[in-house]
Amino acid sequence: MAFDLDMIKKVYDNYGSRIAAARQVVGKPLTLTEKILYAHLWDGNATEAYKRGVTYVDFAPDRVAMQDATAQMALLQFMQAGRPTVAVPSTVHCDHLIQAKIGADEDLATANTQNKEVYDFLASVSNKYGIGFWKPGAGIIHQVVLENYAFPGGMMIGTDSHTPNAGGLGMIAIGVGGADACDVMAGLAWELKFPKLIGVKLTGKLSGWASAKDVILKVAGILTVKGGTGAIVEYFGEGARSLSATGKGTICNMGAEIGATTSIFGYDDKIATYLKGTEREEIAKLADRVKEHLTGDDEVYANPEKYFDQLIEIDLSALEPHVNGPFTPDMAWPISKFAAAVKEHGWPQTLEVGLIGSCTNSSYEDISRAASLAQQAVDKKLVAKAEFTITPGSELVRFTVERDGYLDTFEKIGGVVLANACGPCIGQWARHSDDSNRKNSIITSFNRNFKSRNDGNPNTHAFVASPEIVTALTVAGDLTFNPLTDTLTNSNGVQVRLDEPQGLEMPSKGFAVEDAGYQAPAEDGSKVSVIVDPNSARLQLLDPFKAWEGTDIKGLKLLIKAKGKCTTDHISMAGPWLKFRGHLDNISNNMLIGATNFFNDKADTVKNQLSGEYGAVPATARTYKAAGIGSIVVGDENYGEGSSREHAAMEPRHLGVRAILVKSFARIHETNLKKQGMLALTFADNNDYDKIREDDTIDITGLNDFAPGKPLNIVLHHVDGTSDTFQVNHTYNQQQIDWFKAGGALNIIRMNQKG
Ligand code: MIC
Ligand code: SF4
Repeated sequence: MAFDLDMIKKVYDNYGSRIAAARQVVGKPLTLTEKILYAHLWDGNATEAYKRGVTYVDFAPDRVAMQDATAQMALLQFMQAGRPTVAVPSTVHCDHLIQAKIGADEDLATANTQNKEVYDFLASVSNKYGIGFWKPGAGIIHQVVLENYAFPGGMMIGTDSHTPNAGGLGMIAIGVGGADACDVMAGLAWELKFPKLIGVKLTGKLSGWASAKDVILKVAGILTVKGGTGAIVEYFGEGARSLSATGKGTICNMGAEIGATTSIFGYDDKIATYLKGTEREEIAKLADRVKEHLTGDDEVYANPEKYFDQLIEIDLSALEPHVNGPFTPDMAWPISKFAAAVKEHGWPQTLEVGLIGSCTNSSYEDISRAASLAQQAVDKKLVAKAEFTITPGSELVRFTVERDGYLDTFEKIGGVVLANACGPCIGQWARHSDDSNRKNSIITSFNRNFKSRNDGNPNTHAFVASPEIVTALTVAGDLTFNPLTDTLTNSNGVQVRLDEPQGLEMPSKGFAVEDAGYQAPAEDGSKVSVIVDPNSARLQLLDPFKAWEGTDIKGLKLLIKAKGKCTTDHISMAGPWLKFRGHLDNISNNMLIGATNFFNDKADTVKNQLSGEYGAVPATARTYKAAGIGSIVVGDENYGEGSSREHAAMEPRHLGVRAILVKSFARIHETNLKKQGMLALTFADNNDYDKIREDDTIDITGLNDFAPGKPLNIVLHHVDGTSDTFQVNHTYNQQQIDWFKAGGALNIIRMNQKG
């Protein structure tokens, strides 16, 4: 049995007393989010947590989950913590490194050969330190966690931004960088700024073409990619109770796209049904006993405006299917308005590829509903016009939907079933295209659609929708097709309409699987050795970063002033670079190559102030580093949006960048920077962004009095001899300042271990 019933029992045993203690201090009804957070305070003491919005609070998560692309760095760090085993139940999932090219079996075999060194490393580290290992092909981290580990009222951190998927089973699940995971596995507290609370009241019930995905597509449109920053989104109401557990998971998963810390649903019958269906009836029974703690108080839901910082209401009965994009997941279009938008903006109308599945949308319900459309296409003699791929989220789902005939149905309309892995979602896609300069459109049931993400091609316009809408549009091969109102011409020349999709929340014959792909760790790992070849191109043991020099930092060169959207995909691209995730020096060659230089509107072309020539960002940073000169990166709003990959923070650190100065940060990235001993600064006045010139030499002053809440100063020395000085803000608390001074959080763990 993979899940840990004793641990869950312990969590529930403490629930009553911890929540009662919290209630006494708060003196008001509690939301579900507050209950779970208070039940997981590190020292069990509630008082600290009430200074909401101002205080960082220490928590004790119940679990850690890591995916292969981020686990390498997390575990390279953990290996330095000096512990014999992990302090909390942890798992590693091999999902990101499998490239989609031909189909599941061939692609998996290729991945096993190409990534052997990395898989062997992850398997042996897991074996040694007591970490559960999910082999390549077992599935995508979030789906596997939902099926095996998520439990109502629990708290988990995961080294992937879509960790919140487990919120669908009522767990507070938060995406973090590897250094945070390393702390928790090392038995330390995990720190988080106590979040704001956004309530989403769902009324009515979904029908017809609308699905759970449309809830989050709509919420993304309302809140935008920044709107959830620093907040936990709590869904409630009769509409929430009517959604399947996996549908809830979809909503929480894509909540990462609004920058939310996480999203959550309360425990209900749908969650209990899913737990039973995935052989975890014992958990449902335990949860039933503490039911009142696994949902918000009645008073809260009766008067939500009094208890949430922000409230949104959505009537599921009136919800239209949405299509979001291109290039950003918050550009939300109800399907009835989408065709006009496509024409007005001149987006390529022909749909070239439709992709369903991924960690966001590959439940039994999703697959069965999409398959009902594929079957109609066959029955009504429609030929799918676009290419079609299906990525199952786990072997459990894949095996079951194959047994039930759905994969065959997809194949009948030309569908290609890919490995149970991230594949095209993260640019692990050898897309067959005749001309990569042609503007083209694709549509996916994934969650992110940043430029170049899926196929590395900036000309690809990627849109996001439910699996049902993706399937219908794939059949039509046309983005302007509205399946709710339009007809298609079949091979007999007859106009036909697709009926509403039909599906099942859970398989009527139950789930089945032959080999789920799990490998338990050794009882005693002390004799297991972990080998890293010093000549490896893919793995590199970490050298500690240098401590702060104890003075103001002067004479920094501007490396790049990034303009507009600068997500983690722009800072540390995935796709072909994923293979270097365990090798800091090699992966640093992708640093900021996707960011647009403010001064020339080009990507990866910045002025080298030493030579006066224009060159690639990583190479330019390396020249400054070799000359012993530090540098600084300037950015726009929501800098670091997207992934949890700490490489986006470690690469600049490694290449001599001392500070990242931006208008605003995305949460995970800001923490990652702090953890690695970088300065993460924001303009006190956003207009100061305009003062930064291409040839500037920059000082950061005030560091000797670096203190929580106290601004620092920036001095710009322009080449014409003039200068500008302005204040910059930061959100460092005392502990984080100590990380900065020590040169990174890991240096402190290492020091404590020696001391
Ligand atoms: C993503 O969806 O962007 C990823 C790839 O899963 C990332 C993790 C990574 O970069 O390895 C995420 O979401 O955190
Ligand atoms: Fe993998 Fe895509 Fe999910 Fe990230 S969002 S975990 S890349 S499937």
